[in-house]
Amino acid sequence: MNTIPWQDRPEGNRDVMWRYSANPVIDRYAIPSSNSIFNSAVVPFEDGYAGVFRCDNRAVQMNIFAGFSKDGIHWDIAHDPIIFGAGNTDMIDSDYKYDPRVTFIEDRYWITWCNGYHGPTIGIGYTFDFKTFYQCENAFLPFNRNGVLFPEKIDGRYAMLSRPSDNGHTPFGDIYISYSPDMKYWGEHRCVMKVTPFEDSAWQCTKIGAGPVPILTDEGWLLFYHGVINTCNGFRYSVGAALLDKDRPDQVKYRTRPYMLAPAESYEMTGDVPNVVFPCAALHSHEEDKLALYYGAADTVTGMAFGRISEIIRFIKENSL
Ligand code: BMA
Repeated sequence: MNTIPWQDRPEGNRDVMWRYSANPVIDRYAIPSSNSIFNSAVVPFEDGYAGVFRCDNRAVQMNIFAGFSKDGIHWDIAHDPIIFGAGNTDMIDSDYKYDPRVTFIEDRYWITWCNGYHGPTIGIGYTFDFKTFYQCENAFLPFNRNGVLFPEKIDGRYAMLSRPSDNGHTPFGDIYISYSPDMKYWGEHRCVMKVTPFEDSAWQCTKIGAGPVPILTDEGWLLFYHGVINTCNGFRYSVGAALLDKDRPDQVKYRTRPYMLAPAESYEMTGDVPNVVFPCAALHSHEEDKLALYYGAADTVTGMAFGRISEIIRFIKENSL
């Protein structure tokens, strides 16, 4: 039985979420080829955890790598990138892969990532064991990023959040949802959440994108997302959260006006891309009322933060836009 990685809230800390005291948990040079390891995804697996990690190499080529951990904190990451075989298609072209998310649905672990196919779009693959991997059709036309699956079918169909974008550093971006009967054909695209007016909540006024796989709670789907403000010195990425309707996840019930985590520690403010906290995964236990969030810090290393699910939900409702 795996226990959620956890550390109690430090004395005197009044934030809804707090950082792991030994952050960053994954160093930029954790595998021989890496320049940086960040924006990565983890799931419970067997008696521990497995993950898919974004490791950029020293030619700064973006790719994803499998990893395993007993405790969710200390990771053994493969030295070679994941090789995909053909899944529901032979068209598995990929110029690059980055920002993976992972979730278990029914009988297998599904992976989504930003796939290079004439520019960024959403790649989909699956594995049963984190050793053999299969790649499926891209979900969308280029350009798109932050494709995040729901962990169960909704009304009998797979559901995925995404963020249509451009081929560059995208100065805009809202979150949409799409549905598929088979993980191949996606449609019924609906807008879920847009950026906020600057005067309402400035940290999320430029672009937003889904973070970890949503978590089902009594109050609906708990969705952490990143929000971006364009400052005079470039983009600054923070973390907020929303509650989406359980049966109609295009309906936002609550959404935080204040951020829940923003770049403040040195490893978040300094790195290859300064001032970025970018969440891609969360482990949770409803029984223990615990949640562990994994996030990329400054596009260089990987950090963790913790929170109580009940307190996070209360915070979202009490501080909603
Ligand atoms: C986005 C993606 C992320 C990255 C972020 C900040 O467009 O490339 O992987 O963390 O920018 O650089």
